[in-house]
Amino acid sequence: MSSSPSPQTPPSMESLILQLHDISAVKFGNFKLKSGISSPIYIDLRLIVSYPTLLSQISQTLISQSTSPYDVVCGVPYTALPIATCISTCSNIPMLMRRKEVKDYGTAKAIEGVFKADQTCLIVEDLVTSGASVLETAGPLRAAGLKVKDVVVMIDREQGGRENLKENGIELHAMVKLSEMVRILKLRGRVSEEMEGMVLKFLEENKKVAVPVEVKVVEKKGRLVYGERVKMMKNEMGKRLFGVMMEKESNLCLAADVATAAELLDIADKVGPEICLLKTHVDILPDFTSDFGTKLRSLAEKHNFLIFEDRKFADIGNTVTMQYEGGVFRILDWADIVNCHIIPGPGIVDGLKLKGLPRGRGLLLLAEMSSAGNLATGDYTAAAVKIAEEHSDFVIGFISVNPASWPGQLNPAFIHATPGVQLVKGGDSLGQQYNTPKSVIADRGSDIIIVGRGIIKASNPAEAAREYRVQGWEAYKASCN
Ligand code: S5P
Repeated sequence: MSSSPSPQTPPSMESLILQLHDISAVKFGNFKLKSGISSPIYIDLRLIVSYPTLLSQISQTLISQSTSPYDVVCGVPYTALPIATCISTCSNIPMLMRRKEVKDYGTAKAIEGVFKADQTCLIVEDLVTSGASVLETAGPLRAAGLKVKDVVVMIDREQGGRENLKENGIELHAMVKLSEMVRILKLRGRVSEEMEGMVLKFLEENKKVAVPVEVKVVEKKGRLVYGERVKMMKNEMGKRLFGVMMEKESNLCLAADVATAAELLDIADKVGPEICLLKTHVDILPDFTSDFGTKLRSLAEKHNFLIFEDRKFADIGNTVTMQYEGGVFRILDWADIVNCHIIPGPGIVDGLKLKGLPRGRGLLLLAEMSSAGNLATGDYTAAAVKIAEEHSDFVIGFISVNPASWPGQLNPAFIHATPGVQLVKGGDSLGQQYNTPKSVIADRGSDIIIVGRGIIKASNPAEAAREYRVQGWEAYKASCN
């Protein structure tokens, strides 16, 4: 490497670019990019960790960009982590780390480090193409209450990142644009005029790289309203559920875990006006008869709610087709929505879809659970998200507990329904854990509160349901502002 200025003096841009070329962090030729397209230029900034002086010079140049004031810095994993560390130590500003592989989303350990909600975090990145990686880091930071306004980046590939980030409230400050970098390398005789022309043509032809919908950031305090999200939902039953929620101004699901079918029908009639969804465990009803479904459906029509049988299917695809359609309960005939564990793999969704989709039904995947010590965390939750994306014609969303803490951005098409809700935080003697409607909807980013004993054990279940509905809906409205 050429002799460099002292680490305290920011070197010239030209010198940094020539050094990046010297170490082959910038290469010219014909390269296949991750997206599948062929590019005449390839940039690999991971190499800079082997050149500490250059790393430190780049970090100083990034700090000198004029951004809004910030309290903490966070690098986009992994290439930008050493750059963020240098920025932090040089400027004595604390750093945070976003975990890429979160161990347990429920405990919100997506972010490592000490911070206070409402502090401002500067994001540090090495290279921006569409801006998707920056958004993947901004999401969990914002979910944790931090403000994210600016990102500093070494190289802007000028392929739509600036615009995509702006749409999400983040300003891009680039050390250098790719076209400028190539122009400097040509002026210094490092690349031919022909190669410069090829790179500029490539940039012109690939100006706009879209950000996948699942990584678009919705600001924590301004999430999308149901009226927008219903347009993104593919499944008809999911659309209906959004519709009922909006018509009735209710995001309350009653978990009707009562002792008999007769009691269930009675409470459904009383609480019906307040709820968007009624959840059953049909196998706990000793007086179940084959007309139960018809009776419940007529109450659902009367009060405009949907029926969710909380069957928690968990077997292989072939077996669940029979459990869904047959047996004594014939769930497929009367339940609008069912749910399943994903422990058997995606075949369980294929099996349920085979029967449910032609009947216009929808499915919720258990991505997290409310009970203490449950194993539906981390990679398991991430696997549920992947399966949902692959079956978004049938899957309408998730049983989840803290979706705001999931890494990456939530796909707004999916509905989150959360059990373990009471008016005060607490638990029962068998591991159930309760949060309040406000914390579930506004802080944890869920859509529907599932309430059982909080309503059915109340002296006046209809009144209690009204209270839950109002609290849940107020929290939803507040989180949209
Ligand atoms: O993780 C879960 C998933 C579900 S669907 N935890 C839960 O508690 N549930 C269900 O929600 C549970 O089977 C019950 O029907 C309801 C919670 O009832 P509550 O009386 O504790 O409010």
